[in-house]
Amino acid sequence: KGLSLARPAIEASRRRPWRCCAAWMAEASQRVFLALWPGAEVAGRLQHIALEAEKRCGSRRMRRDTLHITLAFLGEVAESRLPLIGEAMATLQAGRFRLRIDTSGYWAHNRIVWAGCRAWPAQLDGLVGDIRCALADAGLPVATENAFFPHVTLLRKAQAVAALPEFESIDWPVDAWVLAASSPASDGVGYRRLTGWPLT
Ligand code: 2AM
Repeated sequence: KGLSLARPAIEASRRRPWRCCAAWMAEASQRVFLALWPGAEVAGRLQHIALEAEKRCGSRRMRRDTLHITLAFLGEVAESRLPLIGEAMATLQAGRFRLRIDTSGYWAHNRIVWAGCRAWPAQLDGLVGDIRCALADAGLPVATENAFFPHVTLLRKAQAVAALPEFESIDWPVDAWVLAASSPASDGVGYRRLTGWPLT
């Protein structure tokens, strides 16, 4: 008797995930994030550091055209909702600034080697705060678990080493931010810039 009473509930719980799954599969999504993308000269200098680091750490180096600083990570967003990101970003106004890339490090938890800033201008924190608020206000899923720390990932799956290469600091003039999407590539993950907004 107990079993026959329980059966409808079990059957319902078996059906529901399938319905969810079917709705989810019906719409394509993209893994997206907002980022700063360097121009050719800065990207070339970052790539040089990555090449030097690769010699020591034996790993997967990021391609030059994929180097960036993530400002806000959204993860999978349904393609029909992507225009909401553009609408949210278009409400923002922020000024240009310069970044000084003058330090590097290795994070054991995700095995990346990165280059970043010892200090950065308040405008960058302001921009990140505004972006994250605008996304949240638009009901978009922005990741907030990590405090913002501006860094460019140079190597993935890297081994820890006693010392990373020394390098002369890089002056990065920042005049825009972009929406980018991850996509699988033959040599790992590739990134595509979808659109961008100017800093004035
Ligand atoms: P990472 O380079 O430090 O790994 C695309 O994956 C970009 O989004 C990368 O710059 C990656 O940072 C960042 N990213 C991935 N997951 C994230 C998360 N949960 N929070 C913040 N940034 C994330």
